[in-house]
Amino acid sequence: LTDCLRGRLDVASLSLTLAGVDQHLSVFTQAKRIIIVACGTSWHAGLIAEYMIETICRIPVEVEYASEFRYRNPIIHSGDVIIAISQSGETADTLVAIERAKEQGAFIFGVVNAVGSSIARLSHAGAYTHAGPEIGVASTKAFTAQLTVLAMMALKIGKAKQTLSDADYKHYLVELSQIPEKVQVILSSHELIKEVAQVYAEANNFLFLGRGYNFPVALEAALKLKEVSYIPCSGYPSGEVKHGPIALVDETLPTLFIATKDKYYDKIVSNIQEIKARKGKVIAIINPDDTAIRGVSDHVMEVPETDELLAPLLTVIPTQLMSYYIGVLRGLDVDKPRNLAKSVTV
Ligand code: F1P
Repeated sequence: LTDCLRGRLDVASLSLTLAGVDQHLSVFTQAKRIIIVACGTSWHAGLIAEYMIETICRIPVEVEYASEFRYRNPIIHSGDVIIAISQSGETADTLVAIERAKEQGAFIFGVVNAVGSSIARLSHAGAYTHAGPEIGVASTKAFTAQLTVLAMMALKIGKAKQTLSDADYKHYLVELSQIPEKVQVILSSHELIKEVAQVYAEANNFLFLGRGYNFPVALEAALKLKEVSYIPCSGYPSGEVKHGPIALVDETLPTLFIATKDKYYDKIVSNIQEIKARKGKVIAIINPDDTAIRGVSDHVMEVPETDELLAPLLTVIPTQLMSYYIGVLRGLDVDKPRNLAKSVTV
């Protein structure tokens, strides 16, 4: 997890990894359905990819936990495309899930970090995420690299299907090329994030909320804090909070909103007001020019603006850093959380 503090994204080398998409472009453009299978952090990257692919390529996407998919006898049609996402490339649940789907005629595309790993070998084609070795057990930079590769895949497929205009394609590439600089801006604000962590390091519970592309980031943020601090955490779409989780809110509960400017902004403002009305503590991840959410939150962490589709690449980083600092403040070894293994091969 200490990799969080280092540079993490090399867009130029990632574009080289997409040869497998180019070679099989017609498989993707003709796909009636894409099923994404993965576990843990990789599954969260898959949820974001679902939003990206459905928005840009207009192909229906389902996202499944490999640990369920492998046991539940799913219906697979030949011509289905399975995207298997895995940092280690050795996760047994993901491996068995794609073995089953392959037997039934699906085309398997691996998005994997470890070159030559079992999932890479079993796939018909794939894209490596080239994030380098993860030093800590909890995935951090692998998530960023997965999102980047998945975004570039969606852009390529959308362009080929003409569901994405050339102008929008170029726009997204320009936005993507600016991400590494913006990541550095966030990393350089780590002292401010540490101050927020100091306020909440003794929390007994934590809620993470986001809408749209930032909803899976809320899930990932909850998983990361849980993994490295052992604080019970939950993540939900902001709109779900009134359907149950709001019962948890009192003056001791911190709720972190991922609230960068997008089409849901006004809704998020009213979700924050609902939490404040119940005396909950609010931390918000916002864009620098935000005033409305800054005004109603107890603490804010800033990320530079980008397109909503790419926002997770930025919004996840303060959550990773906050988890890191909270884990360290609680005296834990954040690189080796108890009970977790880097690759779950059983
Ligand atoms: C999946 C995963 C990781 C998590 C932990 C256990 O791994 O759930 O996301 O951080 O290490 O395994 P992978 O298939 O992406 O290697």
